Amino acid sequence: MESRQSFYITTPIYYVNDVPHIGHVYTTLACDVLARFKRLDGFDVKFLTGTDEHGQKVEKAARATSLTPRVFTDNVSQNFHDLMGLMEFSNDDFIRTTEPRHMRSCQALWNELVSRDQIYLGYYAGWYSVRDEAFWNKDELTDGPGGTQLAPTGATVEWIEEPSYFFKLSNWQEELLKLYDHQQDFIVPKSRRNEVISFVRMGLTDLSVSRATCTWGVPVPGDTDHVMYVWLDALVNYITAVGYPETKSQTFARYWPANLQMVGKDILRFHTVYWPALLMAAGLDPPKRVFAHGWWTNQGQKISKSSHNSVDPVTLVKRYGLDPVRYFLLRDVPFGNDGDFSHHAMVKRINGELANELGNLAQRVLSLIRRDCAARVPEPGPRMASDEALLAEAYLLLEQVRLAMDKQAFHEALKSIWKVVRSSNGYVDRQAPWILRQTDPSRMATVLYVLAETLRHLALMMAPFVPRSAARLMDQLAVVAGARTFAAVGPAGALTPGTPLPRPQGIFPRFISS
Ligand code: ME8
Repeated sequence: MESRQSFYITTPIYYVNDVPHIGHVYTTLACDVLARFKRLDGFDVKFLTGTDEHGQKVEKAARATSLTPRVFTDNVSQNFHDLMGLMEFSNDDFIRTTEPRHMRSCQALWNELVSRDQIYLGYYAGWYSVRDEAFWNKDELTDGPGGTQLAPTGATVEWIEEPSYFFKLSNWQEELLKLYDHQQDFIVPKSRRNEVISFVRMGLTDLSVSRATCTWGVPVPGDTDHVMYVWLDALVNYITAVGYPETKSQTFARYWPANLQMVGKDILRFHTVYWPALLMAAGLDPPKRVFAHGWWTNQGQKISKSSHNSVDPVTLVKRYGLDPVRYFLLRDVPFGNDGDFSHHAMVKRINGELANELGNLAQRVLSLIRRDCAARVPEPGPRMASDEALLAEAYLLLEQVRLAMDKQAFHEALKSIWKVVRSSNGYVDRQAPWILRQTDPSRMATVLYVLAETLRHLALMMAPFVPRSAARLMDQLAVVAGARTFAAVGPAGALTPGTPLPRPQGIFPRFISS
């Protein structure tokens, strides 16, 4: 019997109509960092991502090539899958909505909703945007060029009329408002919560959940004229991956409801209105939290496939290196806000913070240890107040980072870590171990030991953000594999004096533009 607490975290599943861009990387990165943090903190983590492969948008993209939707989705899904490797994402599962396990799960949920009288056959006449795969009300539209009508997202809409199954969403208004009230952190950040509450208070209409004019989807059980609306199909992925419809299984009981569903603010309504209503209607619990983060923009415009302003993650990683990109994306913009992408800002963070502050600190300390302590963890003598102060900062860091991570404030977590980086640099300058070498070698050993211990904590705290560099730093401090978790924070995992250390190597090189 697993005694660790579980933590289930999900990303949206991405449309396979085109290659992935930096926006997709951003959401998955945020989840990866949280998943890694929770694992190091002793949780039993399940981290899910994947691809959303049905619907008109994907069908249309496939048609534009000479490939069948099946072959087309296999190819594009593979791009997303490959990206997981490039970014070193630590997902435990990668779901594709074209998999049999998912088709089965969708149909089971549909049958459950039918048996609970939550679905009826009607007729849909209204506006639909293929790009958003969303239905829009007339009052949400604006005039576009050439007499077109535009959704708030800027996508053109078309008028559709067809028989459709409807989900009785209108019955769930009160329950949803109760949910937002009882689970105050169900929607984070607060501004998004307020937005959703106002939307639901205005009243809900029933939701069209099948399409009769699209064939690329999960067939509606018992009615071959319809496939399920792609958003219903997509949302169900989160429960498919934990074994739905086997709700009595150990896996389902262990991981559902999800602890955190991370999304971009563009898909807030689907995740905080339709999704919890569908779950409650099927007798299932809603997730514990949905966090809707902001957008990366390029010169003020949302980065997206359709805007042709993509920032390609593969090119970025080639140019700057993986860990610097991971660090920059979560450091530069307070998580939740929008941020404008800039190479200038990226270089400034890499050179100013990673290379000059953390990289330099590690290089200085490790080189001094190599030269002046025979390349072994130094033997510390009695500690002075300044030593205790720095160590206390390092030991307390986990508590601060944990608080920040529990509210998905990555930038705050990194700021706390950086406070200790700066304190350490100040400490080295004040203690001047290169002078102590002549005047007081035993004091020098204590200073370098305190610095090595602080670096160990910095490496542990940075591990979720920059796993490869943090591992290299721990290698250089000869931290054994079993001590690379948060259980080793504090004196319990202290470095053993006398342990031989390998030759120091730079961890964060400066970026020099060619
Ligand atoms: O909406 N900045 O898929 P999608 C930040 N299949 N994040 C961004 C971004 C940007 N400029 N652009 C995209 C779908 N994202 C559905 C989801 S879930 C059951 C179904 C990220 O390929 C962000 O997480 O359009 C956004 O919500 C998601 O990609 C949309 O990806």
